Amino acid sequence: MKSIRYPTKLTAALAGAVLLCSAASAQAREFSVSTVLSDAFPWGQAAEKWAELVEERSEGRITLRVYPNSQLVAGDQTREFSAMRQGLIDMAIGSTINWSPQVPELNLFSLPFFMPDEAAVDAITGGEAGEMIFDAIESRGVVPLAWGENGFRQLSNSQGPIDEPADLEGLKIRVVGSPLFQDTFTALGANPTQMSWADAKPALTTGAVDGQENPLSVFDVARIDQVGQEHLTLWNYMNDPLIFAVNQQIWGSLPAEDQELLRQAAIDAGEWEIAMTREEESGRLAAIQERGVQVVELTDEQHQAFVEATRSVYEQWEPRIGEELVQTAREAIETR
Ligand code: X2X
Repeated sequence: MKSIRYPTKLTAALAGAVLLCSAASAQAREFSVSTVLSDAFPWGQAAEKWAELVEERSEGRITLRVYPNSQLVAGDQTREFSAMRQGLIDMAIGSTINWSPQVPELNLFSLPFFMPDEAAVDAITGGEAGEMIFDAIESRGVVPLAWGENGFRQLSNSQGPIDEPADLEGLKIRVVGSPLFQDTFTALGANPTQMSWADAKPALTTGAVDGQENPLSVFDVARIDQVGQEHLTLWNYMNDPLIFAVNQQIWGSLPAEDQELLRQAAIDAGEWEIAMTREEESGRLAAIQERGVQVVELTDEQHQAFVEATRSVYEQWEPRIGEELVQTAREAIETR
């Protein structure tokens, strides 16, 4: 009896262990998350935070593996949205700029001087306009979950201080995203050149371009001052929110409680990243100035000259973005 019972127990225990393992592995899933910037930047830190929260809350069942530097699209960040839609990428935290070629509504955030401050950004993303934008993303085959923030974008260049549109005359400026940027910088008399982030720093280093525009966090962490960008104009001409999103098929394959877990973790990671990005802003500016970068702050009058010079962009782009969305966003800003 004894000799029979012992192996039976052992077999049962082994079978149980095998069952447990296979049940766990059937449920355990790993997903790729694409970002343009690594965790040296707030953007990449948002992705790490999302992964960490998901790991913790799913007790290790769901793993988000972050692939920074647009490596899943061979450096071409404007292909990230399409790659996610096609399922080559499971998830992403992407910039509205980079996804705007596929989702024209996202050009809303790039309208020059449309959002005067952070409260204006929040009024859009947190209200009806934000919902309209999420619907627009969803209708193109990707499920949006939450907002983050790359930040207000400032203008730098190697040639001299810029405090009026005439100072931009003929300057070669690196831009990314949709043709809206070509139109904005052309309206200002500059010579815009579209290129990816991967190509931007080398182009600044060799002087192939004279200037670029990016939030202070990117200027600071990427040490853009070291590639000859000695002049920085704080003009807050647009803000670049980030969006946490998932491929539609992947989303549909998840049980409701995992969808909820992923969405809530994205919301929490996004809120955390937005707060951090904004808090760090003044320290970053101080650090940039300490390195000898000449910073120009515009007077109201100077600001107005840029607003007027870029008015034509609205005529061209409001219809493409959608009059109703632009109007809804405008009302949100006015009543913020
Ligand atoms: O390429 C840029 O300028 C960056 C990193 O800010 C974006 O991806 C929009």
